[in-house]
Amino acid sequence: MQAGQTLAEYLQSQRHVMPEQDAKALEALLLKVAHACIRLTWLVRRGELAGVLGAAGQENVQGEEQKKLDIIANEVFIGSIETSGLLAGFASEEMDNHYPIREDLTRGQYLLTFDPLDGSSNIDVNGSTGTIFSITRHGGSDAPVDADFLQAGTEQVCAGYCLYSSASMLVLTLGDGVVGFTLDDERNGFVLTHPNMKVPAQTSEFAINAAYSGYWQPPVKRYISECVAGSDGPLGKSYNMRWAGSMVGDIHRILCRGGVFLYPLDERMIKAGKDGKLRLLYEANPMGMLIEQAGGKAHTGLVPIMDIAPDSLHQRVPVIMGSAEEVDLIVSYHLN
Ligand code: AHM
Ligand code: MG
Repeated sequence: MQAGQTLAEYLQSQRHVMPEQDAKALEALLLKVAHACIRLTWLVRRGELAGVLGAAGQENVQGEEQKKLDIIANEVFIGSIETSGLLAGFASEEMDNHYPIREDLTRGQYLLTFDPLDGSSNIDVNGSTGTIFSITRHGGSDAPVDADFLQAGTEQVCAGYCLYSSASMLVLTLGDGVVGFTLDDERNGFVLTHPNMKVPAQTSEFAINAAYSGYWQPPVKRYISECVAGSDGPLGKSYNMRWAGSMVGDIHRILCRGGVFLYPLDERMIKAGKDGKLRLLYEANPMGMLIEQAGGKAHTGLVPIMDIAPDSLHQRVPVIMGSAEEVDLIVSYHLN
């Protein structure tokens, strides 16, 4: 692996880390994913000029207002990959049910779960957004059913995201570390620029939506109040806070310079019968795999995220992930 490689060159150089039966198909699949991310980059960049801003006027299965770009991104992803012969089916944050590959098309051995446009509230204000994806295996040649998608995070073959920001970056793991590629407009492709992304074990930067502090549970209240107390407080150091409003933006920053990201369970959610805000299959698992492959940790406060056996496609979980020692500290507050 070396900086300057194209995505295709990098994937070829990584055949040894993929099981032999996977190597060529996974390479082809990831190139299709990258192609979809490039198409989305152009749409996100053109914004209002492409007519993609604003609300779609409908809600997704989770009762959240969909933006035009949520729906367009979902269509771009499916349209770019469904005829590839590499997938058995998709499941997406923006679709009520999974989407099996049509009978008349060749069915492949993988399942793709994805959040087409994460950070939807940033779309109309030209803030950072992203696409998050996770690839698992599909045993057999039958059309997949919901249960086939309900695999623990530890079963992921590959996970990644594309960040649409001042540059577009594709960040991925094949289970052997984390690498980042930057979209080179001149070559119309992704070029390896971040060959070994690592999350430092310690940090003094946290990311949480503080508007909900009145609803936080005691362990999170305790941790954030100790951060805010700074060098005179029990943690003995000054903290900085960042909140991108897009998990992709926040996790990308943590992969670049460390930090901890929290979207915890709070009293509002409990009242509404929800187990968290972020979705296990489309957000928490793929981001958890990336963070752990970069040396960090991903936890709910009670269990490691990737150990959870999913029980439904749109399951939500509390999320605490980032620098290992900081996550350990927050988890210790949950357990005591
Ligand atoms: P989305 O997938 O509908 O965009 O929702 C997920 C996003 C995350 O990217 C981000 O961390 C979080 O929701 C922001 O939530 P809030 O608006 O409560 O700050
Ligand atoms: Mg999302």
